[in-house]
Amino acid sequence: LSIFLTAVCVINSMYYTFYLSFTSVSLIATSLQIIDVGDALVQNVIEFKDFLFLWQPVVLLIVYFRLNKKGYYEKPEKFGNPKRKMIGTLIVATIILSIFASTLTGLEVGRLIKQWNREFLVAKFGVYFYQVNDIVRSLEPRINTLFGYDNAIRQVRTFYENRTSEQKKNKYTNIFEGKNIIMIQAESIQKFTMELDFDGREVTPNLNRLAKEGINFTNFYSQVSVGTSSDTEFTLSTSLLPVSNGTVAIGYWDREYVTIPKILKDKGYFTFSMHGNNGTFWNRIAMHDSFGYDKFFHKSHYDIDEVIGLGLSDKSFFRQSVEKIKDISSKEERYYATIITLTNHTPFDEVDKYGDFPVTMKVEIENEFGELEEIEAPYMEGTTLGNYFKAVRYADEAMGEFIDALDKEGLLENTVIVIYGDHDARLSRRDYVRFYNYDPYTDSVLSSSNPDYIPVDFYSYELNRKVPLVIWTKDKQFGVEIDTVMGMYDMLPTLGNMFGFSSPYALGQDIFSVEENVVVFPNGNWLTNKIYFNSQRNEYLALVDEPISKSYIEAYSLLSEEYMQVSNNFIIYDYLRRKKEIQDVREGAIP
Ligand code: GP9
Ligand code: MN
Repeated sequence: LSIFLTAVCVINSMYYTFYLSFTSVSLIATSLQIIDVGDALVQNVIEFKDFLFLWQPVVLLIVYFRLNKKGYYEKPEKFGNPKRKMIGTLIVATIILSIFASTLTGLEVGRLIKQWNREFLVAKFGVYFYQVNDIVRSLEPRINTLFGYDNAIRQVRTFYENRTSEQKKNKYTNIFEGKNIIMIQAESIQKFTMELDFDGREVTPNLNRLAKEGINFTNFYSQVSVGTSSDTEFTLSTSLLPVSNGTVAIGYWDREYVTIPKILKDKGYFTFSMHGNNGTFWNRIAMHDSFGYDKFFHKSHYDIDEVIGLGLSDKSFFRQSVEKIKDISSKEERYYATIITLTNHTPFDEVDKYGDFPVTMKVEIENEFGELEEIEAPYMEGTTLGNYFKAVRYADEAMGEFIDALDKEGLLENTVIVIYGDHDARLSRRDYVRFYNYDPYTDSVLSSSNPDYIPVDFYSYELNRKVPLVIWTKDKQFGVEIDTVMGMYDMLPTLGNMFGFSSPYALGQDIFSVEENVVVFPNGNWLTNKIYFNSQRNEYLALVDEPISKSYIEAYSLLSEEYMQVSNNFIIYDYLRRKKEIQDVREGAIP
């Protein structure tokens, strides 16, 4: 029992480092995915703190041997009546538990039932209680879909009935109607890399050029949970949030959703996706089919002639994809492509394959003759973050080559390119300390007591997780920057406005029409242009210099909760299919 409970602690401790959340039994199926990213786990996740929990079996053994020595196990009665001791323990435990239960507020009990505010639950109830609760919550909709079913469906229906679905027109409405769409899902690229250069060498020169010419969304966040890449694929396609227990890709891919590929298929588009990894990763073969893609090109459709990290290198992948797109373009009237890159994936350690990109810093120092001399300080060389910049640079180069190749083949004439990061690079906070606090003159990191020291706190880390989003066409120079906060779930309504489609179930907004937007994260935190609200700790960071009222916070907190509930119920209870079944019964299609 001790080994089992210690394992629960160690696994959760490691899991927290990676996801800032806690494990769930609903992830057992999902965890098979981790086998493929095993290296990344060992290198980035296992920390000293994870082993601290080993004190439990060690102490147990010491106690055992000491008691054994005293003859405890031969004559336990000598040490007091065992029965009375057990009853005494039970009574004390019950009293403590009752006192604890009586102090719980309605909000806390509510969180226990919903289970998404995991950090709060573990802090308040402890990891064992959390884990048992998780088992109950994960099994609930599966063992008995009737359990809570009526309420769930009613809640979703009422939410959508009360929503005004009328789309506002703006200057972007229908501007791209009928054009081809190439979506480039750029693995793990964070927005701040676009603003970065090393001695004048930009990390993402290609992306920067496209951003300058196109529409550059500078405050765009992915809303992933533990399903990372696959969560983005889901949220982008449906404008719903990832499910709070488990992943849609593994557990709920077969539910019915209104998705971008399905809508576009109805509008005469050929829809396809491409990825250089195994098709089974994140259950994509099944999931992309269920989302309505006509075809999914994966590892088996490519010649694996160059491998970096998890699979086919981005450069080779793009080269081969151009041929496939050319073929499709000659046969189909219009198409929607989702192209998922791979090379820029943690642990970013195949540095020699990324190409030459020094992440150094040049400074002038005075030599012994009193002359100024330029030196190149190593700065981020040899660090995980430094390697990440090299990988991003490679990914950017690959994208640049891809755009050029499409152009050469004449495939850009009637096509809109959308580039977005799928999620952040999942680097730890401490990886940034050197980046922000490097002293090139001494080749060392400033101490935290130095007045120039820049701390990497929770909020700066969270806000820095934003990812690029650029919409670009060859023929039109937009040169527009949009800094309204935007989430992955705003993609469907925003693209929908530009291409002339919509979904009645979208939770997000058309970013060109919205007055104030809110990005709800799957852990319950939310962000507007005014504040980042940390619902785990019930506190916030103000992003503007103006007073924030209590009612402002309450309103958005309520809305966030509603979004998460609607989304979860929609997914778990297969809302759309049920709705159709009920309609069919009413119309007599089903007796
Ligand atoms: C795997 C790739 C990575 O095929 O999409 O997935 P991630 O680990 O980022 O979720
Ligand atoms: Mn990813």
